[in-house]
Amino acid sequence: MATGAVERTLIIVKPEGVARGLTGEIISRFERKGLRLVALRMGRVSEEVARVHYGHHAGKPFFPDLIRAITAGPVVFAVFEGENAVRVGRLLIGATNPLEAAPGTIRGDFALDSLHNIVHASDAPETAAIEIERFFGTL
Ligand code: 3AN
Repeated sequence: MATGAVERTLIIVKPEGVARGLTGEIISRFERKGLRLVALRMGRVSEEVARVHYGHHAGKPFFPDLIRAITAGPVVFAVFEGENAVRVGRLLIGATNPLEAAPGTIRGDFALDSLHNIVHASDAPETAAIEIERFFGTL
């Protein structure tokens, strides 16, 4: 029985996640949870796109480091679909600050600091739609 709206969420395995060989582990966690992989590609986040994607942090002291970190190397973009996919995705990744992310979450298990927290997941269905369009165009 359906218990929530079917949603889509955008996941990015950040450069440090790809470099550390964690792509498969991260994608696998979303699949094992029951979400359906509907799009996947490797690519890069340009500085121009990074400034838009992280626009809500513009002006903050860590903004230049944040832009540097997300543009530092190849990333993997994925779209997952399922009931409450956005909320489920946020649960799987854990808190922004890995020091507050529970063990068992991706950030809780694999990250030590906020700037290198391994993975991005959309924070609302509306944001997800914008982010999916940004990195995949029309799906
Ligand atoms: P989330 O990725 O959990 O949705 P946002 O959207 O607030 O968190 O932040 C986007 C990214 O900015 C985070 N993934 C993290 O890499 C970085 N970030 C957020 N807050 C901080 C902070 N206080 N210090 C360093 N980096 C931060």
